[in-house]
Amino acid sequence: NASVENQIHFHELHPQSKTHPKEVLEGLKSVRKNLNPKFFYDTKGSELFEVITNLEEYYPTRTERKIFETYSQDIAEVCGIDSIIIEPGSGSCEKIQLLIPNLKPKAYIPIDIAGDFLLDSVNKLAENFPELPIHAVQADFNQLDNLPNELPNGSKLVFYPGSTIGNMEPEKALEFLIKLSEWIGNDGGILLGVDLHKPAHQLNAAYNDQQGVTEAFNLNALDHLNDIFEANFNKENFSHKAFYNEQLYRIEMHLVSDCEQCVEFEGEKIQFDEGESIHTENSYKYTRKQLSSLAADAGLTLKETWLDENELFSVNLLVR
Ligand code: AVJ
Repeated sequence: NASVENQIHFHELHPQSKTHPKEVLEGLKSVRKNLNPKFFYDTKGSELFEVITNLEEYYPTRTERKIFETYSQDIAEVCGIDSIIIEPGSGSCEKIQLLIPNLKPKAYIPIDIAGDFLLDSVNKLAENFPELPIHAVQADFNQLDNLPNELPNGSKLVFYPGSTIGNMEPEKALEFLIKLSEWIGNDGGILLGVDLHKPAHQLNAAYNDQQGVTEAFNLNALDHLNDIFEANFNKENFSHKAFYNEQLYRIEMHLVSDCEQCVEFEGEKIQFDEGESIHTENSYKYTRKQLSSLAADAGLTLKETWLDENELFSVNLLVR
């Protein structure tokens, strides 16, 4: 299809990089065992996350969507139209479609590590918005320091929804915002979706759903490790644990060993005591005050915040 070819440009900035077993081993051998949450997302895990986003208890996705739908005109007025939208970790490219009709971007630049999925997603996007120039970038945005050179010029708006920033330690989140600030320059902005601090019982429910989907999502990381490495984790011997750590303002997810056991990983023996856990995820929540001070530390100003009526979730515009 010739028109689609003219509309979609594909930039491959990094060759598919495999995770080195050492990276995982380091976490598994440390005193407090831990695993990077990126190991949740094989095909099965991505499907399970999709199911999570539709659970009654898991409010963030639906609440953020409602904010986009309710305030899309206002968001466009404050962010300004005609910008170049950059989305790190764009996934299905679905959320931005709620804003495109009002934001009227000059171009859209999705960045995602999964190249095939990225191409499928932009093809669907192009069907819905045949006039929109798209520069799809296959890259791990965490390792991406600079954007591709041959992009259209114009003011840049970084779109980072879903409270993905919550997975970063606050110091990492700060570094990340500083990098984005360099990308956007003086006339750009960052539209950031951030989950808010709230009573523990509401957060605990969102990460301990009745149907056990979050439990399956957490445990699936072990199957994923068995698939890509030489490992023999048995999911039957681990339990899901998730709780809100009110001192540190974060949901912690763990996989707790149900018994004393030894697991083999790439020729090494990993010893577990009964009740010992692998820390698999942090999901930081912010108060509005904490968020504006994080922005300030990055040299940014929190220009506007859009909230749902229950103030569960926030969409924020950060500018220099
Ligand atoms: C994709 C990181 C935003 O922290 O809520 C959902 C991941 N983990 N349920 C989140 C997740 C357990 C999610 N983020």
